[in-house]
Amino acid sequence: MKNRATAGRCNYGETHGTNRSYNRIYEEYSRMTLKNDSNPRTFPGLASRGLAALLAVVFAATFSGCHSTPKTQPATKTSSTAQHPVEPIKDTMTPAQRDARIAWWRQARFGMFIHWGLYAELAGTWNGKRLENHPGEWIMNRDRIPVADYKKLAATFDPTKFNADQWVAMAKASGVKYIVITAKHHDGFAMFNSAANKFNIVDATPFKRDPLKALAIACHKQGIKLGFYYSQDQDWTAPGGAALRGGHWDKAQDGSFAEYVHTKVIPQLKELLNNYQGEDAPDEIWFDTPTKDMTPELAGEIVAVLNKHPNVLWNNRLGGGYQGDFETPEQHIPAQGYPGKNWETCMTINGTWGYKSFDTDFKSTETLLQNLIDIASKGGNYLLNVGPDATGVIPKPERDRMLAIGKWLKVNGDAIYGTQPGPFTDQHGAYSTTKKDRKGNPRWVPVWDWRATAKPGTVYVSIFEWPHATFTLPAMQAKVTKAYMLADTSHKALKFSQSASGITVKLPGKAPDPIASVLVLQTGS
Ligand code: FHN
Repeated sequence: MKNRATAGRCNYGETHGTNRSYNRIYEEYSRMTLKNDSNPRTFPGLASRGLAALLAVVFAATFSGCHSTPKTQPATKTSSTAQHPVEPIKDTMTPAQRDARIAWWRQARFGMFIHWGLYAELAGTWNGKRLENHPGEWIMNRDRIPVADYKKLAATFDPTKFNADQWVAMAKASGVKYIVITAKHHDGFAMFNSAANKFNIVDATPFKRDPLKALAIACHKQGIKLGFYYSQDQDWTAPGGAALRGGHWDKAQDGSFAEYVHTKVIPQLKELLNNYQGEDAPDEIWFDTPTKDMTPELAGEIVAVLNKHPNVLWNNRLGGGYQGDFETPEQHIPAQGYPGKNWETCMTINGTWGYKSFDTDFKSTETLLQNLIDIASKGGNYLLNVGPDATGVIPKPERDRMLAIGKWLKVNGDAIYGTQPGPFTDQHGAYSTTKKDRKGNPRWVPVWDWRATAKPGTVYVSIFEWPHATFTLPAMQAKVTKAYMLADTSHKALKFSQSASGITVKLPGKAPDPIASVLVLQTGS
């Protein structure tokens, strides 16, 4: 039995070090929509190492802020209790219409997140000091950079090596079916042409081009769906925009949140939703970090705008009690998925979303690929992040890992795309009878031997630990009619036996793939 705590980084709640406290922030958002989530999603390993208390202190310190009472707090309202002044379009649809609307996303299973903005220019260093323990895109907030100083970065932002066709070709070769890029992150800088606010890449930089337009064209050409991330709540350069982790630090940030929503958020969302229609974009809007400032009424005004684009999906982070189309666990994989829900784990390849020149702590291809397979086996999507630098280049270690996943998917994609969880319930692990998590609940102990996905008439078993002889699976109801390795293009039948206690397959002596070899079981039904 493989223990990934020793084989690589475990991503069941135990996330990359630099993002631990950010994960705690995200948990606050998760509670808005996932009231009954009993999955042990936080730091099981750390608790056992006696660090839970320390993290609690770090969390309390970062949340309470060192300068003033935070202006904003994470929202706590749940969707079931929230008033919905404007009904999302999907709630007016029949189940069949709703399924059709999100079908492409459910089929996709693998997407590429891109965090790219002015912060890439700082690459994690401000005034000669490295930003440790925080992701690069948070540098303005963590270093309390004055608004005027931060805005000056635009004057030298000139990503001359940006090539949308190359980015999308790389994404495609990596096997991703959709891209989500930061149109505006918490720093308030628009990476698109915006008439609504001049702090944007076309008006404020020597680059003068709209990379989102170029990406929309390239995605359209290459058959990749495109989503825009938009920080609707936090905005550290617009008066009135929210600032988590200590509130505002510059008078230039003071103002009315409602006015900010009316003068910047809604006009820019309209731009994002309308200006790329020729390229059939966007396919989704990815909101982030809602606070209690986003009242049901303000969120409702945003929903009214979204409703004019009924096919555009949006996630569960708008705020105001809105549930959105899909859940967004961050930096971890829920132990048993969220059965019956659409969900997507977003995750960094190293420890940062936005580029940091000195973060070289990249997860292994093995970990990333097994994460993808694990997520698919639980019915979710994997949105894996890359952070291009200020010249417009996606760092090579990130490209290499993405492409390695793509190489595997080229052979084994049938086991991922368009699949549902497999028929076996006990493949992912079990709750410990002796160990507790930090809340005192039984700790989830994952097992990394194999994962199963399924399509009608076929079960795919991705084997991580090659048994070198016979391989035994638990019992399943459907009758297996043929077994073969997906990597074997001749589909040569493997010997197997099936009984009430399980299925035993005689595997080839050598694993077709060093990370995950897919056994296909065809079934009568
Ligand atoms: O604060 C952001 C963070 O910078 C990053 O964008 C992630 C991606 O999901 N979302 C927020 C934290 O939850």
